[in-house]
Amino acid sequence: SSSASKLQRNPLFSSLEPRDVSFFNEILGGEKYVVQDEERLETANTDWMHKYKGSSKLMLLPKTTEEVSQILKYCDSRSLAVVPQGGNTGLVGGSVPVFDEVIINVGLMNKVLSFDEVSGVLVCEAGCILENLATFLDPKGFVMPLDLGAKGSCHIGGNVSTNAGGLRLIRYGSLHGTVLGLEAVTANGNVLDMLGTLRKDNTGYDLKHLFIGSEGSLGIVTKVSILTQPKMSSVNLAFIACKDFLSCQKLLVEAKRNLGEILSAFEFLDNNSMDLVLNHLDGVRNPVSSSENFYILIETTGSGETYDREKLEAFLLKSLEQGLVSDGVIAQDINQASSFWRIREGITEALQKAGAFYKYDLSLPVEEIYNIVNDLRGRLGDLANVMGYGHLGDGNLHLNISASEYNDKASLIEPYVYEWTSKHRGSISAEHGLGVMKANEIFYSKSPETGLTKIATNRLQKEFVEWQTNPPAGFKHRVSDNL
Ligand code: FAD
Ligand code: 2HG
Ligand code: ZN
Repeated sequence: SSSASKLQRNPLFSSLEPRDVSFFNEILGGEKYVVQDEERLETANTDWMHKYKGSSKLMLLPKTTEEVSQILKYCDSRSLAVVPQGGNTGLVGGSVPVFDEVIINVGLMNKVLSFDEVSGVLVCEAGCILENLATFLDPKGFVMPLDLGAKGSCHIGGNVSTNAGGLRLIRYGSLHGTVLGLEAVTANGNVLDMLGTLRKDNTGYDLKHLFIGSEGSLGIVTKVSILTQPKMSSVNLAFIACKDFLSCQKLLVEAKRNLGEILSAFEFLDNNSMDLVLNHLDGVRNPVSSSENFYILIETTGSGETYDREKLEAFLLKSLEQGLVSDGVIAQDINQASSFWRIREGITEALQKAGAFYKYDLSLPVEEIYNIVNDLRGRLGDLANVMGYGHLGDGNLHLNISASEYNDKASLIEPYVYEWTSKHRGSISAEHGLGVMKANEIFYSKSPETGLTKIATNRLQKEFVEWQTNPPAGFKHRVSDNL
């Protein structure tokens, strides 16, 4: 990709040799865990979007923290670059090698280690697939505090490393709140035991937070302790049409005020996104009778079966009367609810099918969110289809620009999108991370004084070394020396 081609392979890194492979075979217990098969490497080298591609010759599949530690210690001593990989669902090119880094995938570390039915604290290995954790919790009457369209493939370790947001953040907050502890292995093989299970622990610095959202740049997450939530008996979902963005914004304010204690999702998509899904995904239809400019999904989750539903119905009715909403339906059963979610969650897949796309994930003040979509439409005219959707309740816009093929449109989009975002004090990554796509753009969202503009990609060793030799003021003594 164009971003990757701007990067230079660090000449300080050595290249893989047969003796390295022999060593890994020895410590990991055979070829099953030391993957050199071309087809499997092709998959592991290619990202979900088929936009980023590395040329790694080796993928390692450790089974224990000790093995992760041995791998990293060895790679450190041999100056072999590595890239941690989870479910490889990342959308910024962070999960695949840029060059020939050794891929370390903890997918075989997929055991639940403990679950406390009183506190709801789940401790598991980092390679557990998010959906499998949800399935494990369901009969016990608990849910994961996060949910995203990639749940069938993404790992909890990947979720932590990207600080994934998703559809429930409005209700349960970010992983900085729900992750109670971590175990991680740093580039030199040190195992950091930060695997607390306590809700409250104010004994000095809370180091685990550095790992949440660090995209593998500081180490490999091997275990996660996370606070799960009681499963509620009553979940309702409304699919709503709004004529303009101001109405969506007002509806959000009203929903927080009137449904606050049961509100569990507030998502939006525009008409262009709806059309894309209708055109590219099978069996999808618009739940409301006529097409509108905007659609909102409001989900409530609570314990009062009749009460919650009546509350949502009354809210919808009032919003219709006030003219905030032009149409709306409440799902009658689980199947209908999943068909509503399919529209919102299917946009990413539909984009993939539609051809070329440019993907941005912005945090902006809600009042500003749709202005950038309109500005870009003006800028691009008929050249491309600009779509806005996302987690409106959290101020997170997924801005996607779809075109029939990749060509010189990019120059009309970047740096415009980043400058626009920076000017409005937004973030150029609300939840997907920087990856390789935005590694060199971090300065749009972080000021130089913090020294944090260096920690940008997941080239574990490279960034680790850069951070150590050029640490943020004050950090050197406190943190990086200890790491
Ligand atoms: P990967 O993609 O494998 O890796 C992501 C990054 O984390 C890489 O930098 C990698 O090096 C690092 N990493 C992975 N595992 C580890 C580990 N154990 N230790 C250290 N570093 C590691 N994201 C959201 O935030 N919200 C959404 O709603 C959302 N929806 C999505 C929907 C679809 C259909 C798709 C395809 C993606 C979506 N994503 C979303 C993006 C992606 O799923 C998340 O970023 C997810 O958290 C990545 O997890 P993963 O296991 O696939 O990690
Ligand atoms: C979502 O919320 C994901 O659907 C993916 O974060 C967003 O594809 C995207 O841009
Ligand atoms: Zn999202």
